[in-house]
Amino acid sequence: MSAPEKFDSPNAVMQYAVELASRGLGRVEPNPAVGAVLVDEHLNLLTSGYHERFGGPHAEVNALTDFVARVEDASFRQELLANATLYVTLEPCCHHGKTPPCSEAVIAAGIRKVQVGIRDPSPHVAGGGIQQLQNAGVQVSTGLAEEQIRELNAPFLKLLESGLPWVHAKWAMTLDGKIATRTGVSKWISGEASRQRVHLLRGRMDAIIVGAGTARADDPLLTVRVPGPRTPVRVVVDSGASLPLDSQLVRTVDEAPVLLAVSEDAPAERIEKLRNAGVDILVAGGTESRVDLKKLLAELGRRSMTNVLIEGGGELLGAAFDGHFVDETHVFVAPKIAGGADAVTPVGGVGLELISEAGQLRGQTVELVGDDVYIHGRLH
Ligand code: AOF
Ligand code: ZN
Repeated sequence: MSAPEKFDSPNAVMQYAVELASRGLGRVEPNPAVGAVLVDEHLNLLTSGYHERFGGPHAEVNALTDFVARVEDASFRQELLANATLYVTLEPCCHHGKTPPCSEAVIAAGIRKVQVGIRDPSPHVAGGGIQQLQNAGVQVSTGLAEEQIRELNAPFLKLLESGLPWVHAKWAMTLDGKIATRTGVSKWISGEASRQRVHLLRGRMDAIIVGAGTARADDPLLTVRVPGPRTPVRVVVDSGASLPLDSQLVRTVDEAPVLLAVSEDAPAERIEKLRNAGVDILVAGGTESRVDLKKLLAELGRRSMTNVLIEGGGELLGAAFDGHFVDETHVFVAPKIAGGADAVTPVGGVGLELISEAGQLRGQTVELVGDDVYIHGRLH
């Protein structure tokens, strides 16, 4: 979308701020994606900005910096600012973090009206930004495009509210719902274009998680071959610490970190060897010598991971769905039929008793990627 010069309605201004905010996704986490648009009283665009990367200037500050650069005449600039309204998707911050408070920057700029999309629930803000603006006599209204803003920042909001990362699940299956043939062969079910897509997805993630069976059977690299904004940690759920020392994952620990989630019963000498090879070990024990997925996710959340991707196999995805941990799914369906009553399906685990218990995908999109059908949607 190229920058519009004028907007039809206040809602259209906020929609544009949301669009700008979305450009920061993948780069700003664990911060929220935020957009800011400054308009005059006729809704003409004066300037705009968004939070571009973690640690960098916030949306409001980027918008104001751009405005100062473009309107050199200071008195004209002050006049424009005094009659302008700042639309910002998130309540301006009021704390000194990696950057100074936006509330102070807005007040100092002489802006008199602010339209806020949603409140910032972060404990260091939580209404304080709006309060500061109001104390300085700035007129603040809230609540435009709230649903889109919450949708855009669902992973940020989830991490803040629950301490758990937003969990994406991805699999590629045949038309008859198999992720491998009866002999376990899975290369390749989806086509080249779909696999490229997966790399784009991986490049936005903080972690990629697979089960030990998949790690052994596929010997995957789990690195990002299409350079993205992030380098995800490669996580293996491996209760017995069975990951071979000569696996591709272990051999490439210098390219991207490898975290092994093990149970309390994992043999100490295996753990020691893997640790010496550079693998990070997390003991996240559950019942029956299994890894407790919730404990693992909580630890990833504690490390400020906002988006994680579970790539299989069927057992791990089954546990993830059984535990209701999955928030978003990415499914590639290839026009091939593998057959075989015992060939593995994507989601194992205990499963449901009734179809009526199944969560339905929201905001579902269906796209043809090469010869495959890519179905994407959210569960929460
Ligand atoms: C805003 N505008 O564009 C963003 C905000 O460490 P810092 O200084 O980057 O602050 C991060 C916090 O600021 C983050 O947790 C969230 O509460 C808020 N994000 N606030 O006014 C922005 N990205
Ligand atoms: Zn700020």
